[in-house]
Amino acid sequence: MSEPILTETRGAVTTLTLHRPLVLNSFDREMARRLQRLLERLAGDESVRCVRLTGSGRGFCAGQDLAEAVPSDGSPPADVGRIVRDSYNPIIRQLRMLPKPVVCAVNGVAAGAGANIALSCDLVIASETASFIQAFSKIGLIPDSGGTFWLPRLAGLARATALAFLGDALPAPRALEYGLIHAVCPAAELESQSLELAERLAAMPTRALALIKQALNASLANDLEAKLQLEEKLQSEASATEDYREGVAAFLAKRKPRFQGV
Ligand code: T3D
Repeated sequence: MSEPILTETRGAVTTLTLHRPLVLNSFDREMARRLQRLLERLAGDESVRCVRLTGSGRGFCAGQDLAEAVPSDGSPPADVGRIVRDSYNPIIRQLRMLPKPVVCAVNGVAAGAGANIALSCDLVIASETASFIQAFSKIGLIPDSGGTFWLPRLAGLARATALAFLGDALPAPRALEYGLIHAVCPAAELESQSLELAERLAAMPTRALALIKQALNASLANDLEAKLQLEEKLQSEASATEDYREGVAAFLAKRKPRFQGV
């Protein structure tokens, strides 16, 4: 069996490539398990300071492998709630809790859980030929993998409802206009631009970025008072890092900082 996720580390950036190109990198149980294990390992590896997620071939990810989900022998389909609990929810939690930035390079169609895994990454850069499809309603399901959380928050309720009800493809340039993603670039530049972005993030104060991520995660549910208190606490943690001392020292010495991620 070939490896469903390829890994490559270059400097402080690890790239994870979803690799089942014949089925547009849709997830079977093994691929989901493998991604969970890789994210768990990367969370604890201090030498990795940014993770980049992309797909092999012409697609980014077409969500759940539907051939696996619905048996061809006519027996009843699996309880999809369980698949979501075991495969996708852990991945979304891991992406949001990872104490380092995740850049998603969307190289082609991102459908179903594939779209919402992309939206759960910190910075999404997409090829101008990519598209995002909330494909769920077309097969009688609801958006999962955080879709009903991200869509109204990022795009507003009217657009979220249309995307989730109609399941139409949203081309990457419109996803950018909707505020769903960070950037769009020509297909031929996706690899270099997303790597450049990941390398830039990897050279930044990693612990501060992790604390920013924690604060932004909480902001999606907190009121102002709760936010002020959390910022106070996280700022204490940020100011105890070596990178904070280095950042201030470099500023005062009028030189470029050399952040170590500690
Ligand atoms: O059990 C559960 O369902 C759990 C729920 C989990 C959350 C979900 O993700 S539910 C949503 C599941 N995904 C979809 O419904 C998307 C299904 N795919 C599509 O609608 C289309 O493939 C795309 C719009 C994404 C792309 O269309 P197109 O025309 O560019 O490509 P294609 O020809 O449809 O696909 C290429 C091949 O990939 C094709 O195989 P073939 O004919 O060359 O042998 C196709 O069957 C295969 N493929 C694409 N998506 C999936 C898939 N095979 C299995 N599962 C897929 N999701």
